[in-house]
Amino acid sequence: MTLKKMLSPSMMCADFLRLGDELRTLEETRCEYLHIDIMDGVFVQNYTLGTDYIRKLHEATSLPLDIHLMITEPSRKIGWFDIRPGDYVSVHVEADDHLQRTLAAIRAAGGKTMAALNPATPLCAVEEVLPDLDGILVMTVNPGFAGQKLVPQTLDKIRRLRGMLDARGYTGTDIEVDGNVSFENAKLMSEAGANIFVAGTSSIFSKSGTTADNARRLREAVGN
Ligand code: S6P
Ligand code: MG
Repeated sequence: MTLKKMLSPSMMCADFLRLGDELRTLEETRCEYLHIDIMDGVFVQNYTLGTDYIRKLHEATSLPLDIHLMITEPSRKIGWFDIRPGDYVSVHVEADDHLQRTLAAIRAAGGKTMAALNPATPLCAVEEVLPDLDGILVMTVNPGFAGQKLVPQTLDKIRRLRGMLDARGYTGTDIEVDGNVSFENAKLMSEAGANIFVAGTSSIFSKSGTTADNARRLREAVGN
């Protein structure tokens, strides 16, 4: 199965003072998702967006959200978020002792499920929950901040993950990549088997071009 290549702009990298304009551009350039980073200052050393932001964004656009939870005890907190049908919710496997139950709760709330893996976390961490997953998020930097450099061995990790999913019949399971998805890296990630690309400061919100031009360039890089 050939999965559609999709863009998920990281909203923590958008210009907050021009958020309405940024949103319209992302809609006009037909971005498939909006990536929302939720950080709690414990699982990662930073704070970013939150529950109210998600609620407001749902009022402002019909684009589905791609909610990336970088928080401790996610199972206790799923109900805090305004999850709408079509939204992806990703939970870090390192943060959850009861991942299968949390994924079931996301589906019960109407969301699509994704497990997120830090660069040091092996692929076997998701092996037992493949039936519960719509996608897997491969972190290509250590989470917490925008503007970091690619951890290079994650390219081979994407390739091995695509191979593992296809070999087991999960040909429709998405692979998302997040962290330094630059125009150059995005091409390599796409060739390795990724199909959802979190676009931040190194691509769509790069100062080297307009958001619209950058979106077009990123689509070309991933082969869309
Ligand atoms: C970082 C977060 C990401 C960043 C994105 C930034 O921990 O999960 O979603 O916002 O990686 O993109 P870039 O191109 O600046 O690395
Ligand atoms: Mg993220």
